[in-house]
Amino acid sequence: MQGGQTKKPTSDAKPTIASTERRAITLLITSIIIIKDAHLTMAKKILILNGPNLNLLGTREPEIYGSETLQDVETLCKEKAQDLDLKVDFRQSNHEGILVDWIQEARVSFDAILINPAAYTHTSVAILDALSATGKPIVEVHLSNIHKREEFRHTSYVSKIATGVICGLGIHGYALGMEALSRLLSSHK
Ligand code: DHK
Repeated sequence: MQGGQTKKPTSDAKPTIASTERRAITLLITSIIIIKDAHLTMAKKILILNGPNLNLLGTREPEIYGSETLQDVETLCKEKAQDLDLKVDFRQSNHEGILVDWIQEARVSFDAILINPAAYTHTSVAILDALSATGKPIVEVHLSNIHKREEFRHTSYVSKIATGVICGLGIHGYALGMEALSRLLSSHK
C-alpha cells in the first residue's frame, strides 16, 4: 500500500479470528433468543382431574350436580383450552390411589392442576399430600356449593393447598378455573 491508499476488502479475503469469533457469538445469542421465545410460547399443560362418581354426571342427582355429562365437561374444557392456548389432559377415576398416581405424574409432566376431588375433598390426606408435593398452581372446583350443603362437606383437605377454590357455579366453574390457571401461569414465566 502506497500514498495513503487503503486496501479494499475482497470477497475471498480470509476471515480473521476476531471476525469468526464475532460471528460465533452472534449465532449463539440468536440461538438463545430463539430457544427462549420458543419456551415462552410453548402451550402450558393442565391436568384436569375428576374424582369418584363424577362419571355419573348427567344422571346423578341432577338437581344438585346439573344435567350435563362428564363428556360435556370435557368438551367445555377442551374448547376453553383452545381459546386460552393451553393443552389439557382430562381424566376421571373412582379410585383414590389412581388419583394420587396421576397427581404425582403432574410433578414432571404438567404445569398446573384443576381438580374436582368429589367426595375425596372431605376425606383424603393422601390427595392433599400428593398435591402439596407438586409445587404447581392448583385450582379446586366443585359443581355444587359445598358450603350450602351437609356439614361434612364444609371441610376440604384440598383447600389447604389449593391456590384458589371455585364452587356452586356448575360446569362453568371448570372454565373459570382454567382462566385462573392461565393467568397464574402467564405471570410465572
Ligand atoms: C362432588 C361430589 O361428588 C361430592 O362428594 C362433593 C362435589 C361435591 C361437587 O360439587 O362437584 O361433596
